[in-house]
Amino acid sequence: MSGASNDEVRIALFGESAHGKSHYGAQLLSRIEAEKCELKLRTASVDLSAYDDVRKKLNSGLSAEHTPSGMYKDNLWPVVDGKGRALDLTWPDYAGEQVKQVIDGRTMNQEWLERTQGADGWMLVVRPKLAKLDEDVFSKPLASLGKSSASSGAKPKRSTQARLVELLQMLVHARGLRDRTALPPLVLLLSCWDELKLSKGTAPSQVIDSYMPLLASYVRCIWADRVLVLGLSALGVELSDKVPNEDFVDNGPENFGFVVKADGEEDPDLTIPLVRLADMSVG
Ligand SMILES: Nc1nc2c(ncn2[C@@H]2O[C@H](COP(=O)(O)OP(=O)(O)OP(=O)(O)O)[C@@H](O)[C@H]2O)c(=O)[nH]1
Ligand SMILES: [Mg+2]
Repeated sequence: MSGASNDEVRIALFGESAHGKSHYGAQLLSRIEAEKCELKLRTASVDLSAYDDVRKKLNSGLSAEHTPSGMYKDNLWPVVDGKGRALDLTWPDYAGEQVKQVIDGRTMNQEWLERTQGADGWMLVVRPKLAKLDEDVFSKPLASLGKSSASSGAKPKRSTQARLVELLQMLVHARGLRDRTALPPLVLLLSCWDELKLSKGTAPSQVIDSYMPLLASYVRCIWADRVLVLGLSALGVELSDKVPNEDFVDNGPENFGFVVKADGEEDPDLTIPLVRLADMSVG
């Protein structure tokens, strides 16, 4: 780990728009508050107002809105894990357009550079369903892609996985500008797992291999045993933004959602990705 004292874990969270960052943040906070997870708050005087808007919607059984563009906020959660280790988590929320700008513009402003360089662990949220629709050289022969873009006059689009590999390459480069030693550990979270309708026991590594093989081989090659691929269903079900889900209201949002561990087992503890990332970064 670089720089920070042993109980401070700054997480740099990356994910494009609509990949599920805010619903996960809101559900994480509800879990921590309800003490239905490994991480527990160390003090009562914590600002829990982050995700108020998302949590209000979820309490009414509705899906929340997209984060306003331009917004960036770091939330500070002082917690203790199951081994009694005190961790100060810094967990951000922001609009995914900011990551899109980094990828499309191939540049990082000073704030993003500092976050990338100063983080103890990186977390990348990817929604496989959005990636699966892409067509690129990994899913179609080059000749047929060339023909379709030539006939429509459009530039060939980069697939989601190609964009993500470019993003990771930029992050690795940014980190190397300051610190040439080990990269921070990486947790790759495959979000909205429930919408994939997979059979129980499917492992996250199988999903990334079939949906995003380029991304899978890149992260394994660069991070080796310092990358962990997990599945995430922050909500457990699909919610509408208009018709409330009464079951969700009656049982409470904190009782929905799960993480899919590396072996394919589901676990309702949504803090697992943070605990594992902290394990890998503080040892
Ligand atoms: N089915 C299902 N849908 C989900 C889940 N988590 C989030 N969603 C939906 O995915 C959409 C995007 O989620 P957000 O959390 O707003 O995504 P975001 O990454 O914060 O997007 P920006 O704020 O635009 O950066 C919303 O319509 C959510 O209802 C889940 O676990 N399951
Ligand atoms: Mg958001």
